[in-house]
Amino acid sequence: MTLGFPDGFRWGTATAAYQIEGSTTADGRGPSIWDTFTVRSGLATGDPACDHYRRYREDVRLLSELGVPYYRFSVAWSRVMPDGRTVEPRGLAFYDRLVDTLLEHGITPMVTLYHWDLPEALQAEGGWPNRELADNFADYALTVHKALGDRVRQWTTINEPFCAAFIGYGNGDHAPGIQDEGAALVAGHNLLLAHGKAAQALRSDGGEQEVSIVLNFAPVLTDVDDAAHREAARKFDFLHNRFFLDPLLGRGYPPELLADLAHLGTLEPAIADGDLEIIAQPLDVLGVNYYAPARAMPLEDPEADSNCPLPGLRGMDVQPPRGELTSLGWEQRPECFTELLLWLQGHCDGLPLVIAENGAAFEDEVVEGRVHDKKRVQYFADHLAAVHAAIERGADVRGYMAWSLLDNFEWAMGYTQRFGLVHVDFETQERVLKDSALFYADVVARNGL
Ligand code: IFM
Repeated sequence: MTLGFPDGFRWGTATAAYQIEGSTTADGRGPSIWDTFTVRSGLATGDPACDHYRRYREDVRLLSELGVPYYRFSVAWSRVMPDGRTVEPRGLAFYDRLVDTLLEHGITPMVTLYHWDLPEALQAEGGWPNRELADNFADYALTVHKALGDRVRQWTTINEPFCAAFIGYGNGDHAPGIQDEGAALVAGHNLLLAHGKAAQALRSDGGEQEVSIVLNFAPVLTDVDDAAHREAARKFDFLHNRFFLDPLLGRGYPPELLADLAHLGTLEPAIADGDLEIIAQPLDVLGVNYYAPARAMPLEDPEADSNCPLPGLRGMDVQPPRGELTSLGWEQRPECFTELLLWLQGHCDGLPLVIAENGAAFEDEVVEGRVHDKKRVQYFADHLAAVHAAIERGADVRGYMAWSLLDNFEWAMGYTQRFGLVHVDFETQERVLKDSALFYADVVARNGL
């Protein structure tokens, strides 16, 4: 049986600058918060990652061999503006060459302007809790658009503001490694403001672009159906899934969410007159990242230590995942993906959706030049079937970007987690197509499963 996808469905793969480029000091690039955070914390760094800055032609050739027609990549702000403000033409020229090379191979480029790698110079001015960064970001967006807007139609402002704000400034597991829950909420608001101003800047520059933002969602499950668990799930859901979404849709922050966070005393004072109008710029599509659900539960002692990583949510915890897990310990629940897409379809009043990331890390081995990554093939098959089921039931999903083209730098986990369709030997930089790459190429060629 073939599960066919709609005509014109956009099939792609996705990457992010800091995770693949390497060459972190080449051609005048300035340091980003990930350069400084990894060194300060004694973690693996983004150098050389996949050495993509120097090997991009080879990587585009791989894409073209796979026949995958869309490629989502991010631009490193600190390459284009090493101090966050002043243009470095050599950095911009790299993305110019990349776009031309993609187009020469018939691959449509999709640009993400911010995938977590803030110029360190702007962190020195306070980072995302400083609302002035929203204007810096809009200037940067306009600069990149002026350089690439004649060839790039699909623009994403920010990838996963949830992680940039709450993991970067809340629990501090990500750069810049700050643990300040109140500041994390303000960072989240300022990232939304930056999105809104950047969307205005992109549209002010003419041309016909599709503007989006990419959010990561975690459907919330509970093991027990009682009032306390339902309340824990509601709180988790509002902070994880609606903090960013509802203001983007023009509804402001949900009152329940503001009440849940009121004790921190930072979010409401950070919302200036007019901010919510700027944030609610029309979206052409919403980028959806889905990997796994979360399991919420109440804590009997609201002051007890919790594994819940979200700022401001005392009195609740997350339970260990169940069933089949990926190597990152993430639960595999394709059915939650279908439900999520159907929920989004209703909640966003029919806004078209594009899956901007979906994929899984497993331990892979190269054997006689092949990688038989059966588990990843199964993960993709199950999750693509889940997307198909959502489309059948009325969700307007326009595309799917597999995460990721290459094994790469998985943030605080360094090089221990492999998400690629293509295996990368980080010593030799040799690329080997995994079975999942061949599987995905076949799905793309058939426009179906
Ligand atoms: O690698 C990340 C990516 O940068 C953002 N979304 C989740 C992926 C897997 O953790």
